[in-house]
Formats: sequence, C-alpha cells, structure tokens
Amino acid sequence: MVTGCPSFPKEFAERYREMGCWRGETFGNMLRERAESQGERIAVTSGEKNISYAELDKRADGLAAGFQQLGIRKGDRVVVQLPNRIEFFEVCFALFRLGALPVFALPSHRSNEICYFCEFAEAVAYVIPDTYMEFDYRTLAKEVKNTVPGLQVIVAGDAGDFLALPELYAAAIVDPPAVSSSDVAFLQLSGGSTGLSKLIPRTHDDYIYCLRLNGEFCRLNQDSVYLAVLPVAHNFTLSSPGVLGALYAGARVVLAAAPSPDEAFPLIEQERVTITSLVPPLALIWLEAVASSRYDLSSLKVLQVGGAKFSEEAARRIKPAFGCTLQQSYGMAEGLVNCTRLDDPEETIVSTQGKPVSPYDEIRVVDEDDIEVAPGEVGQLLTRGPCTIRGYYKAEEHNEKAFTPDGFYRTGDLVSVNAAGYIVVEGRAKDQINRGGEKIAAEEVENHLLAHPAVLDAAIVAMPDAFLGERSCAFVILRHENPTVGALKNFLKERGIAAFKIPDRIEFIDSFPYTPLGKVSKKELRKMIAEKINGKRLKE
Ligand code: J2J
Repeated sequence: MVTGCPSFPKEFAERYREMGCWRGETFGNMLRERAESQGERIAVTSGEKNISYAELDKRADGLAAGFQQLGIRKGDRVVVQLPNRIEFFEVCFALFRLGALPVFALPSHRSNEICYFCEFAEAVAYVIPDTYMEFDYRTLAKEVKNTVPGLQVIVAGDAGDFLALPELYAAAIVDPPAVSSSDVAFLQLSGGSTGLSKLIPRTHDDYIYCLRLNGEFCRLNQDSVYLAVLPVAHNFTLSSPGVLGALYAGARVVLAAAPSPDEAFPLIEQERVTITSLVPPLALIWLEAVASSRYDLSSLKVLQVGGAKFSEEAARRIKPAFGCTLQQSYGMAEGLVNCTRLDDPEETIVSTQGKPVSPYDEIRVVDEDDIEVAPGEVGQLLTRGPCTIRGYYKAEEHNEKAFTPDGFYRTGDLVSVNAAGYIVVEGRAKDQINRGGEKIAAEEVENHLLAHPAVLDAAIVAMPDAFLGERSCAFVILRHENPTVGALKNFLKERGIAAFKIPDRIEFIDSFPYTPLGKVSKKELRKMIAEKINGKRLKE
C-alpha cells in the first residue's frame, strides 16, 4: 500500500464488489486481455503511426523492464507530463504493470507546479517530451532538477543530458510484482480551491468501473474510434470514457496534436472518428467552423461536451450542425461522473448536465449547514460512491473539510436536481475559477501575487466571458511602488506557473469590500468587475 492514500471502508468495498461494480480488473491485465483477444487490431493512431494492442502490450512490458532496471519499484511515483502521443500509453501501462504510480501533469504545467508534484509525491522519476508546442521540456526539467536533484528525468525524444525513453526498453521484468485491483493505480490532479492542487489516489477498481460505465453510455465497442483532442492526461479525456474507456472497449484511439478544427476535422474524416470530447469554448469554435467545413464528419455519432457549463443555446446547435448526439458530461477527477444518455429527450440533453453513471452513486444537495434542500432547490452537491475517493493523498487536515464524517465528498458545486434525477450545475461554492474547463484555485495564484514586494493584498475572482465562460480577474492592493499590469504578469510567469493561471485582468484597488464576518467579499468583487465589463460594453 502507498501511504497517505485513504481507502474505502471495508463494508463499502465489499458491497461494491458484491454488486459487480468492482470486478478485480487491473489496467495491466486489461491490456493483456485485449492483446490476447484482439492483438492485431489497432489500439492507438498518432499521425502516421499505428500501434496494435499486441504491440502496445509488448512495448509496455519492455518499458516496464527498463523502468525496473532504473530502480522504479511497486508503489513508486513517477510524474508523467506527456502530450497526446503514443508514448503516453506505453509509459502509463509500463508503470501500471510495475505497480508504480503515474502522477498526471498537464503539458501546460511549469516548474512551480512540477516541482511541487515531484516533491510532494516524492517522485523518483519525471517523464517529458523533448519539445511540444514550441516549448522545450528539457529546459523545464533542468529547472526542476535544481530543486529536486535526485529525480531521474526520462525524455520521449531527443534526450540531451537526460535518459532517452527509446533506449530503456529491455527484455523482461524480473519477478513481476503482484498488482491488486484495490491498489492505487495513479495520482490524478484536482482542480484545487485551497492553495496547491491536491493529488487524487484512484484505484484500478474504482477507475475501471467508472470508465466502463462511461463507455457503455457512449455505446463504445470494437468499431468505435475515439478522437482525443484535449490533453490525454485530463480526467475527462482519460476516462469519461476517454482514451482508457476506448481501450477497455477494444476500440481505437486517435490522437490529435491540437484541438483546432484545422487539425481535428481532417482526422475525423480520414479516421472515421465516431466520438470525441470537447470543453465548451472548443465546442463553440467547432460550431463556427463546421458550417463552412469541406470535411465529411458524418462518421461522428457522439460529441461530448464537459469540464465547464455548456450554455443551453450552444447545446441546441450541436445536433443540427454535426448531425450527431450531444452528450453533456459533468465529472470530476475525484470520481463522480454524470452524463446525459444518448437516447434522452433532446430537452434533457441540452438543458441538464446528466445524471450519475452508477446506480450506487449517492447524491445529496445541501445548504450551508449540510441540511438537505427541498427537491429541485439549489444547494451544494455532496457525493459518495464506487467511483469517488474517500480522501486526497497526504492531506489529512484538508480531508476533514473536503469530506463529511460519513465519507461524502464536498464537490463545491452548486446544483439542482430535477424530478428525473438529472443535475443542472447552477454555480460554485468553491474559491475557483473555471476558465473554459481549466481550473484555477484562487488562493494559489493569490499566494504568488503576494510574493511580489509591491503587493499588499490580492483577491482573484471569476469574470464573465462570452467565449470561455469565465476568465480570471485579480484585484490587487499595492504597498507603495507602482508595478505595471505587465510587470505583475511577468512576475507570475517567472515564478513558473502554467499560463492559464496568469490573471486575464488585473485591477488595482485601494481596499477590498468585506463581508459582515470580516472576510474579503468575493461576491462583491465579482459584481464590481462584471458591472465594469458590462458598463464598458454598453458604452461601446
Ligand atoms: C459545469 N461544470 C462542470 C459541466 C465539470 C468528465 C467531465 C469533466 C471533468 C472535469 C471530469 C462540468 N458543467 N459539464 O473529470 O471525468 C466543473 C465542476 C467540477 C469540476 C471538476 C470528467 N464538468 N465541471 O472537468 O476535475 O465544478 O474534471 O467539480 O477538471 O469541473 O473538474 P475536473
């Protein structure tokens, strides 16, 4: 067992097994079974490259042996920061076979986040591409090594001073470790609301159950083709049903290098893609582009949209524009996933975020005192179930607040549930900005701003945005000097944080509005910035 990972209470685990939710499958065995039953079929396509199930299985074994020779053992953590390339799959399945845990970083993360993941998870290795989107990850790795000297850096590509992934493949694992389905398979990242992202321990049992159900609701089978346009490491693209759900179903995964219609539409035509998933801003871009597209997108059966609230108006346009079914997906890396069903009435599909995938997902909608609200009323969503973790990795104190004593996870989402059990996301009680699906923990960025000598105080809120849904606005009280907005943004960039976390707007202010309890009133700040934006729009 990896220490610091809260597990499911015994009686719940037994029940989820008895009910057939958890079937004792592991990712390592899952791939082996697919390789045995349909080895010749293609598992993943990336550009000109194709890898069959049998090859992927063999490559994963070879790499597992190589990792083992590097000293990576069962339970060790490895930060994996790979974009949508075949190596992502080889690395993950190699680690799964060893019982080592990938920690899923996103390509947009920079030194500050990566150092934190490596230090906090006590990672033994860090896997990167050489370059991606004109960014050199080896330079990033050098910075990380200054802080975490013992880390082994493995590069998928031209390795420079580091270890070259292609050279690691070895013959066979010695004494293959026993990996149990109740073991933690990896650490996923939380969107976070207090300070740094929390790490989410997901077991083979709970994750495979979740992606299996998601696959069923999307009617995935061997003939399905899933196009991954968003980063594969994001929980939505990884598992709802995502790339892992597609492999579970024996389908084919196609990797897009970028999410733009220019890249994705030709791929849909060429590869006869049947399903893909988008965040709302991307869905808007695709909607614009499809009208004048010369590509044949008729193979597409399901277009999933999730990660942030999709407006009803835009949702209504999907079916007429693409000729396929929209599926709204409302999930969280902590576990619970809701989706609309493909045969739901169109009204349900466009106006709700779906219902839980598992009949054993328990839902409570509560007020500020944890009392359940009347049916249909808005409250905070609490959940417990066979997919949802019972606590974050090494976060005992935080877990006390993030979970109820009886194990419900406090999602921080404000929702209402209709008579048919479908959830509508109405708002958010957590201190987070959802920038078109990318989550920003206000406190994390506020802390970075506070590190600037001229900043006395800072508060970050969401401001409405027609395209992204929300953007971030930082209200800043200065001490004496007058740094420019550009200088402050640069300061944040130099601290090594992902670009999406840098505030879209910075407003200087003399003092903050306060609540009667003496806390900074973010509600008032949100109102101030929304009014300012609207006022400007009225004048224009
Ligand atoms: C409104 N808010 C949403 C939606 C997520 C499937 C789909 C998405 C994620 C994901 C995921 C939303 N409408 N349709 O992991 O498996 C907001 C909520 C939620 C938070 C979780 C999956 N879909 N959200 O986005 O861990 O606030 O997972 O609590 O990144 O995103 O974010 P994340």
